[in-house]
Amino acid sequence: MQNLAELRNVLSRHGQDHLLSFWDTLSEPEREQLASDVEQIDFARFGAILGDLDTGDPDLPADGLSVPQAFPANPTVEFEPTYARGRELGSQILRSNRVGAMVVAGGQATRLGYDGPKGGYPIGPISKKCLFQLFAESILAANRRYECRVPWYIMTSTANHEETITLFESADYFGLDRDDVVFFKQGMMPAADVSGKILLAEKHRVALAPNGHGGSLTALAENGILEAMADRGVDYISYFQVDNPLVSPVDPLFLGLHAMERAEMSSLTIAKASDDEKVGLFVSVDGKTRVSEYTSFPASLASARNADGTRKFDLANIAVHAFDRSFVERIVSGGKGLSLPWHAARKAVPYVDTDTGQTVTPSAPNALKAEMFVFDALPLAARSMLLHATRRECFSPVKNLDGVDSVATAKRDMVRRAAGWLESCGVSVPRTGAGEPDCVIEIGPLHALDHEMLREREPAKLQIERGQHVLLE
Ligand code: UD2
Repeated sequence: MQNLAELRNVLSRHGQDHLLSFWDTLSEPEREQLASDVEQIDFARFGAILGDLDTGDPDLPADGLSVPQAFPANPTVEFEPTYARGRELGSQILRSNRVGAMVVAGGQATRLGYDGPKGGYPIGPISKKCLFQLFAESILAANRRYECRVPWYIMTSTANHEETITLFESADYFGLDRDDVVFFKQGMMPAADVSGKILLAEKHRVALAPNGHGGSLTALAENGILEAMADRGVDYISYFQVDNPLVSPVDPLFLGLHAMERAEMSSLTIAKASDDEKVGLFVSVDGKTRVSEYTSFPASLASARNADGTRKFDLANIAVHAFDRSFVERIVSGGKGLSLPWHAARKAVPYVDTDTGQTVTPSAPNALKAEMFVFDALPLAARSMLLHATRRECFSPVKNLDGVDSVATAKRDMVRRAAGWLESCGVSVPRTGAGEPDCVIEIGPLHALDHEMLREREPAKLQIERGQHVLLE
C-alpha cells in the first residue's frame, strides 16, 4: 500500500473505513503494521463469502441424497478375509515407512476456555498427560510395534505456533525423535462482525483468524511439506484432530483398507449419538461421497428414519481421514489451485470498539470467520472409502468445559474404554448399579494401543477394588 490516500480508497470501496479509526494516534511502525495487515486481505473473496451467508449448504439437493456405502465396524464372515488383508497391508505400509501422521491443532480452543494450545490440555484421568503426549506415545508405540518411523506433522496457526513448539521442547518431544516432528502454520483470514465489518484486534492490528482445517492442505504445499514427505517416501497421510484423546493416529486396518481400495481419500465414521449431535454427516450426492456439516444439515433429514426405525443419515464424521499424498499434491497443484468452498462460522472474537477504543471480550459469538473444511476435498477424490468404527473405541472429543463433548465426558470415555479392554482380557472390573466402572482406569498408549496388545501383557491377574485408581503405562 503506497500511502494513506490509497489505503483509504481501498477500504472505503469495501465499506471498511473504520479500520483507520485510530490512524492519527498510531506510531509509524504501527501504521506500517496496519497497512500490511490490510494488504493481506483478499477483499473480493471475503465479500463473496459474506454474501453467501445463511444460505446453508447450497449444494445439498432437497432430494436425491443417499447414504454412501461403508465397510462395517465388525466384519461379517464374507468381509473377514478383506479385513485380514487390509490389516496386513496397513502393517506393511507402516513397516516400510510410507505413512505420516498429521494433526490439525491450529484452532483457538475458544469453547474450552483454555489458555494455551488445546493439545496441551491435561486430559489423562490419572496421569494428567496432555493430548499431545497421548498422540506422541501412540506414535512411539506404533514405531516400536511396526519397527518404523512415523513422522508427525503438526499444523498450528499464528495464534499458537510458538507456544506449541515451546511445549514440545520443554517435554523433550515426549520421547519422539525431534526430526520426526514437523510443525507448520496454516493461513489466516479476517474476522468480521455480523454486518460484515472487519474487526480490529488492536488499534493497529486486523483481527485475523485461522482459515479452517481445510487450510491444512494448502499449508502442506506452501510450507514445502509435501516435497519433504515425497523425499522421505511418505505416500499416505493419516489425518486427525487435536481434540480427540481416543483417536489412533495411525490405524493399520483403516490405512490398509484405504490402500487396498485404491482410494485417494478415506474416512472413519460412527453412528450418531442423537439426531442433533454436532457432527457432520457423510452423504452421497450424484454418486460422490461428501460431508454435510451439522450447522447446515436440515433437521427434517437429521431425524429421518428407515422403514425399520433406524436413523437414515447416520454416518457421522469424526474427522479421521486418510489421504494419498499424490491426491493432495494434485488438488493443491503447487499451492495455487485448491478451490475448497469457504464457510462462514460464528465465533466469539475479542475486538477493539472503534467508537470507544476499548477492547471487548465477548462471551457469545459476535463475529463471522471464514473457514475451509478439509472434508470438502472428499468429492474431489476419484475414489473414496468409508470405514465404520465403534464410538467407544475411537471418539470422545474435548470441545467444551462442561456438558456434552467436554473434559468430563472425554475422561469418562477413556476409563470406559480401558475397562472394556481389561474385561475382554478376563479382568473383573467393579461396576456401579448403572453399569459404569466403579474405579478409575487409565491405559497409556505405550502399555497398549488396543485390547489385543493389552492381552499380550497378560493383565488377567490384575485385581481391581471399588474406587481404586489403576494406571497402566
Ligand atoms: C468438527 C467437524 C464436524 C465433526 C466434529 C467431530 C468441522 C467444521 N466440523 O466440528 O463435522 O466432525 O469436528 O469432532 O470441522 N482447526 C484448525 N484450524 C482451524 C479450525 C479448526 O486446526 O482453522 C482444528 C481444531 O484445532 C480442532 C478441529 O480442527 O482440532 C475441529 O475444529 P472445530 O472444533 O471448530 O470443529 P467442530 O467441533 O465444530
